[in-house]
Amino acid sequence: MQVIPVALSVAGFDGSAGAGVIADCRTFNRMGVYGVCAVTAVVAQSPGSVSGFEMVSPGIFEKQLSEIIESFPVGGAKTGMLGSAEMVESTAAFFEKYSDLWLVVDPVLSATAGVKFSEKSALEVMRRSLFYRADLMTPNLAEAQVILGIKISDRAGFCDGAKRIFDRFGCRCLLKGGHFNDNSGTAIDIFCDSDGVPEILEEPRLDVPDLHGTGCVLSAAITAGLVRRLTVRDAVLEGRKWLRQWMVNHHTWASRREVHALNGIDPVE
Ligand code: PXL
Repeated sequence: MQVIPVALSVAGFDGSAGAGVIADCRTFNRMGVYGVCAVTAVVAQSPGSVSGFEMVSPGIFEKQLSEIIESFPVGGAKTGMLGSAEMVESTAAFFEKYSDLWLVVDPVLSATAGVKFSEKSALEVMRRSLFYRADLMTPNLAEAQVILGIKISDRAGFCDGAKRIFDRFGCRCLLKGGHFNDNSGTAIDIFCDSDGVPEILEEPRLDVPDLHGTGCVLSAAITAGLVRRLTVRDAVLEGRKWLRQWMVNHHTWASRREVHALNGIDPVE
């Protein structure tokens, strides 16, 4: 029988399958890793719209984690939307206890559609008890600004961001530049490895409409690399390649009317 590595996603549930635990487990599975998850919150959303979310109760959240960790040889995990201070406390305590797991923290603060996912108090707990435990943090521009409490307005400031996170929290950082557009035609990410030296990773810019969950796919792809025993830097490089390919191949959906026409069904209005 084939043995495959296992990765865990601790994140929100997005029923439109663009982000959250569905996107994470799909990414793990496609990268040859068995994906399992613990859901923190249920989000009502479709591409481009979020109408609300509700947190999962702490009791059932902790039970999900216990079931998973007792039954699977989890090698590493990623966190995404955690939402409340209580959920962050509980997640941090779990990773404190299972300190041998690789941990990628994607500090999700809001949805691509703009809805705020995280209480202010949750960020305080992340700063205090989660970031320092991460092997890698993957903030985007907006998240890095909030986490550091600074405004980043030019390329020099952006290039400094990953190192600032490394200096403050002692964890490697991939600062994602998808939202940092200086009209150079390129998208830059900054990677700060454990030597504290920032590295600029630059690619031609890709703009794909109606896409959310790119941050989830990237952090999941990196986690998949880590449980497959890549170095953090190699996992980051492979994850970025994976995301780019995923964006290039991104599909769209036919309208209900087009599907009916394809199948010779008279649409019921
Ligand atoms: O992409 C951020 C994100 C993370 N997690 C969940 C989401 C979203 C964005 O919509 O729904 C569950």
